[in-house]
Amino acid sequence: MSNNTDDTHDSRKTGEGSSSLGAIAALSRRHMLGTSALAGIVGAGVGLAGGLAAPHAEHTSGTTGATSGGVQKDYVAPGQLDEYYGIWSGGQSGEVRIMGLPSMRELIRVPVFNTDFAIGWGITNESKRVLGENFPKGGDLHHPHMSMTDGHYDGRYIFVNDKACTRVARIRCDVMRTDKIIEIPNAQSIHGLRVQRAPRTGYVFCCGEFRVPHPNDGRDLNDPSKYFTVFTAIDGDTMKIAWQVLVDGNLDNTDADYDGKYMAATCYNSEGGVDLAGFMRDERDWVVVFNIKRIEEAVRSGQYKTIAGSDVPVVDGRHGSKLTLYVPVPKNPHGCNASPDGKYVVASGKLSPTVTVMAWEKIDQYFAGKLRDPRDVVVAEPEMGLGPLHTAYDGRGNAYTTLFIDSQIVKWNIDDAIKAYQGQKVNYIRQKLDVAYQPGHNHSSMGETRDADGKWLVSLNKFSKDRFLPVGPLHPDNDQLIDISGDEMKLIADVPVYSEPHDCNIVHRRVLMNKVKRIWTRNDPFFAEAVAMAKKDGITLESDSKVIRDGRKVRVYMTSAAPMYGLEEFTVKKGDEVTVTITNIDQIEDLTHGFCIANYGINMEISPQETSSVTFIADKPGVHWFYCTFFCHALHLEMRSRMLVEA
Ligand code: K7E
Ligand code: CUA
Ligand code: CA
Repeated sequence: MSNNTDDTHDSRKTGEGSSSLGAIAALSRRHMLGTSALAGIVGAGVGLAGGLAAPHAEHTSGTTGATSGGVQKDYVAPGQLDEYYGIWSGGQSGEVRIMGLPSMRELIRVPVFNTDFAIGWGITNESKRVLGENFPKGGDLHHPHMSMTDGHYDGRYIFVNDKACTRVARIRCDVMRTDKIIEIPNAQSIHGLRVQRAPRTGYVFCCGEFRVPHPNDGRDLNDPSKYFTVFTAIDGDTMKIAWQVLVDGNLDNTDADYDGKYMAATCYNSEGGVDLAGFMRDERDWVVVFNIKRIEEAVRSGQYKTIAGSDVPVVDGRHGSKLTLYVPVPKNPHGCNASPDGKYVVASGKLSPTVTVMAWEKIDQYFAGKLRDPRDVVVAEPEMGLGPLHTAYDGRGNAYTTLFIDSQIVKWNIDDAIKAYQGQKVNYIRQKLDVAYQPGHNHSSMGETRDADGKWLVSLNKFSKDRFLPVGPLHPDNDQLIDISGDEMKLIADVPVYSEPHDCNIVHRRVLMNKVKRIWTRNDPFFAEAVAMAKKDGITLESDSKVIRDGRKVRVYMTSAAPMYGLEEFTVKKGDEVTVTITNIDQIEDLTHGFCIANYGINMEISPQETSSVTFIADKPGVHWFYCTFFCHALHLEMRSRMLVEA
């Protein structure tokens, strides 16, 4: 194999010699980082800090020159629309952000696992129904993925994981609102999440990352041999769990093939370790491939168990099972990315400078009994540089892998990497581009679909260091926009983002623009329960403004139309349980009203034709003005009425 790692380290890597990065550099000449490198890797954090503290003027020159011709522009003139939607993970903020590309402007936020006072997410009855009773304070959202049909984005849903509280959520694309959140049983911490590409989504697959005992009730605390985790298939239409697969090791990231037959998932803890040394003990971990048809057959024929009170069928996919294939790959692999030609899936080595390319066709042959050694499904294992994490594609046969430790994106050619693996003397590396700094995921425009168009790549960098005005010890991440339309990658823009986007989808506007509603449809299922309650109370939401007393429960119905609420006042008694249901009868696009009760911690959004409701105890007597929070009219400030709470 050609040794391309020699050019991954040069004097440009400031601070290298004076830190443990120097030790890492020396190790890059090896095929993988052995156990002896443990100290070096563990020290890498320290090394990075040392290295990054040095000036980085070099990063703004070199291969990223903006003077060459044919560079795409990120500038979108006033009044013009972006060509792409960016569906951005919000990380530990628990939300999704919708961006425009190439401008990289944030267009809107979609609260999911977080609470959001702006629109009343976590406050309104409609959002609480989605979040559930006693919903956790937030979530850690890594992986947003749009539903697909035949390998194309179909603009129906966006599915997301919650690593913090072991959940999966669904966002409706037509209103950009979260409409379902479910907890995943028999697992702790959902990390990787992907959708079935074909024939459609279909299944949403997700990875349980942490191994724990089951039941996890204080038994077997210190007996890791009893720990396990599962791979989960959710029905994306009903958001019910279809089945789970018990696995050896743990599960990190995952991806689907383009034929609806297989899922692949990386495992970095094949060792079953419970500490850093344990996670890194072995030179190889594995990628586990799930045979969906066989799993479905096993479930249908009753070859499953249920675990600890949940009724989800769990099939046994551990070593020796006919349902799975364990492919040994070096070392603590992380990203798992299928190529848009439908042929390959790539696992990025993380602690190995390599990525492992597996062919779905060979996986077919393995399950058909035509291949014996699981490693026979590997068709290439090119060397990238240090810390390969994730891989994206341009639809022209090239792949783009992030190098966390080297702070680079490597563009490489898949066919040439396969030739090199077969012993031919070819250089599969096309270019290495410095990014600033420490990239995790990258993502290309339409790159996880058959429509990969090779125009844009975003590098989602964990560190921004010196790239923006200082804003305190917590730095923004830096999501860099890169033009990949030509032979060379060109860095176009630095975009600061709040902590912490892990991944994104870049979706051409043709997929979504005409599916997104400009105003709500009356009787949308999102507020169906408010409509049903009004019906029971004999209320016509579009015209009535009325107070209904039902014991200690008070239901207040009113319309909103700029610049007035349907009620100028309403009266309740201290201790009443009050439900306020507001219907925005304005039909004009963008004419959103708000409803905020002074000193009650309540605010909610009511967009045109929407009905929103909130329930609270009127525990503070007195006059409480409620007012509109969205600037809707010249008399917006005057859009306020009184809630009178009798002592
Ligand atoms: Cu690499 Cu959670 Cu996709 Cu972060 S994961 S980078
Ligand atoms: Cu209604 Cu402001
Ligand atoms: Ca490992």
